[in-house]
Amino acid sequence: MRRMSLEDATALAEAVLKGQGFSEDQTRVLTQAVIAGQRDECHSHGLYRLLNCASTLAAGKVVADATPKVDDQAPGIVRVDAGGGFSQLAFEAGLPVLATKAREQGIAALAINHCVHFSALWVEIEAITDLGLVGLACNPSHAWVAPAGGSRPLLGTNPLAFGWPRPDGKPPFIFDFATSAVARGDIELHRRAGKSLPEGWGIDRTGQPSQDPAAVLDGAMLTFGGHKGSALATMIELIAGPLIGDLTSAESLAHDNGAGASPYHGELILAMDPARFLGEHSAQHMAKAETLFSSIIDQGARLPSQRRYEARERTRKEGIAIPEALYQELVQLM
Ligand code: NDP
Ligand code: PYC
Repeated sequence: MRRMSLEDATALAEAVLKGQGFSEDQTRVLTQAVIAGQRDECHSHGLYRLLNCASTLAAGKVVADATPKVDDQAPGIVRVDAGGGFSQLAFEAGLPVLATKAREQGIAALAINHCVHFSALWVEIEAITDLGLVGLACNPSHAWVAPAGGSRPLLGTNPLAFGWPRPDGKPPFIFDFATSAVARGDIELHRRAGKSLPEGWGIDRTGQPSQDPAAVLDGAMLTFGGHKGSALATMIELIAGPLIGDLTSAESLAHDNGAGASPYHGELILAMDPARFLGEHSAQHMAKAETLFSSIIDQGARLPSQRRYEARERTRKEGIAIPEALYQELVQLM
């Protein structure tokens, strides 16, 4: 493993992205995203994703200097056209309008269109909870996942993330998961490390259960929770696809046309303002959330994101570690 400080990891990411030809703004937000992933030890969405940024650009499937366009579409809807760039800059452009609308209406939606997407959604959800708002985000990806009961890839790994702000400097309650049994990035990391997969993650080309990452990448991934994950993934195809006038995972994969690039589609983000919902009773009702969280922890369970927050504390002091082979690949891209 190669150890480095967060500052050195940031410099490495910037050098790779600039070296590949991304604009200053794109480099800034992409660096923030992969460093946040690495810092919180979400390895499938950390520095490793720079390889995808480079290969997606080399394949001509992302616009390196895209500038998002914000359209204040309706009292409760802001739309941002990412212009074929990665999603992060579009989210940054849309967030202030989304927050203002959520405070005015109680609830508002940000629809991002025409974006190339690879990020872990908790990064965006944390930006929303930092503003004291409740957030929900989802998006399609590429058609890599078989619907429950089926055997061929159709749905995306379609992540769903939710965040709830907490008082007194407590970190927000956030969960963020793929609706497949695991993110595809994790299967790729198993393949790179020569490790076999746990049961239940995927099937091979013939529809048979497989623990071989290469066979599953070539076959189909499975949903989490069987028909429940399958239904959630389908909902996400709908509300972050046709509802916002953008591509489904099957259409994103067709657009890819074998290039192996990051998915190209839209993203739907909702923000809700507890103060607008609850008025003067806000604090009283929000306190019930704290009781719920304490009751979960009192049983010996943990809140989602706790592992991430602990990793964040650790890596701030000790720095991060990535496989030497990945480090060498990244250096080649600078
Ligand atoms: P995980 O299964 O690793 O984690 C899912 C969530 O469950 C996390 O919030 C995690 O918190 C929480 N969690 C895990 N174990 C426990 C536990 N024992 N008790 C309570 N909570 C727990 O995530 P996935 O592999 O499904 O997804 C990984 C990432 O991939 C996500 O960030 C997602 O956004 C991203 N992704 C992005 C896609 C895209 O299109 N852009 C597509 C698919 C995935 P903690 O982190 O603290 O463990
Ligand atoms: O890990 O499934 C995944 C993924 C898809 C797009 C970005 N990450």
